[in-house]
Amino acid sequence: MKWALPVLALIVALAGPACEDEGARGGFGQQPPPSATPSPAASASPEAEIREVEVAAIPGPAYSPDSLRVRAGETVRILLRNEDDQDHTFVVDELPVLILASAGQTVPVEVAVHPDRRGRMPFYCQIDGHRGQGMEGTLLVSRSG
Ligand SMILES: [Cu+2]
Repeated sequence: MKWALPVLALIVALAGPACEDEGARGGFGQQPPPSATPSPAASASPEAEIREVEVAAIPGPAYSPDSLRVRAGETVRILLRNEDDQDHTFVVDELPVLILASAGQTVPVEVAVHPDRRGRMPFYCQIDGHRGQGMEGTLLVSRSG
């Protein structure tokens, strides 16, 4: 009968705390529910919002504006809005990113800017001759945060 004692102890252990718990919760109706405040998951997190940066390709050809700002470490959505009557691209070799927008199109591309990237990076159109005609600009990558 060596097993009798452990089994008995187990039954007591299960039954004892349960009874005390019930007694302690006697007045639970007076307390506000702990979930009254909105949980963090319910509100939009900043990470979910991707910042948009728009640049237009305009007759000339050229970019408007010809400088854009992004932060190191952020993911940004670059929108190339082609307001010209011919195809244009938006290229940044260092990111890297290449966007092609046909005449009249707006093309969004999400780019993750590497946290170590800083400084000035040229952007340009790689379609024949456009860069030489002035279709270029500067991407300014600032310190994160
Ligand atoms: Cu172009």
